[in-house]
Amino acid sequence: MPDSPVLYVLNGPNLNLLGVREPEIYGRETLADVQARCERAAGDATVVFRQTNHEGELIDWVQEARGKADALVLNPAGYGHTSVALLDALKALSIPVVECHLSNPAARERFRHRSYVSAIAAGVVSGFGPVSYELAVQPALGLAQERSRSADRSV
Ligand code: CA2
Repeated sequence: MPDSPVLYVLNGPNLNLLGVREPEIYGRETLADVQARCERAAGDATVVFRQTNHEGELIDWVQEARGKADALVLNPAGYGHTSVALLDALKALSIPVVECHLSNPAARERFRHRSYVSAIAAGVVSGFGPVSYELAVQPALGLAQERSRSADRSV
C-alpha cells in the first residue's frame, strides 16, 4: 500500500437529497457535510467520495475501486436491498468493504431487512446518522492496513 491509502466512499440513489427531504429520518446534514466528516475521519488517506442515482454507474465505480482503492465504504441505499448485480461486482473486489447506513434498516420496514451487500461486507455500521460514516472509515482503513502488512509478510 502506498504511504497515503485511498478510500472510496460510494453512495447510492437519492442520497443527494440528504438535508433537503425527510429530515426526520435522515437528519439535516447534506451529503457535502457527510463528505467533510469522512475526510476528517480519514486523516492522511485520500478520500474519493461519490454519489449516483444509477445502478450501472455505481457498479462501474465498484469495478474502478478494484484497481485504485485500498478500502471501500459503501452506502448502497435502496440498491443494497435489491441489486444482485451490485453484489456480483462487490464479490470481484479483494479490498475490505464496510457497509454503512444513516438509519437502522433492521428497525424499519421488512423489505429493508435484507441487504445483499452484507453478504460480502467486513462489517456494517448503521443507525447513527452521518456519524455512521465516520465510524465506518476507521475500520475500513485499519483493515486495508492489516491486509497490506500481511501481503508484505508473504513476499
Ligand atoms: O439509512 C440509509 O442510509 C439507507 O441506506 C438510506 C436509503 C434506504 O433505502 C436504505 O434502506 C437505508 C435511502 C436513501 C434515500 O435518502 C434520502 C435522503 C433524504 C431524503 C430522501 C431520501
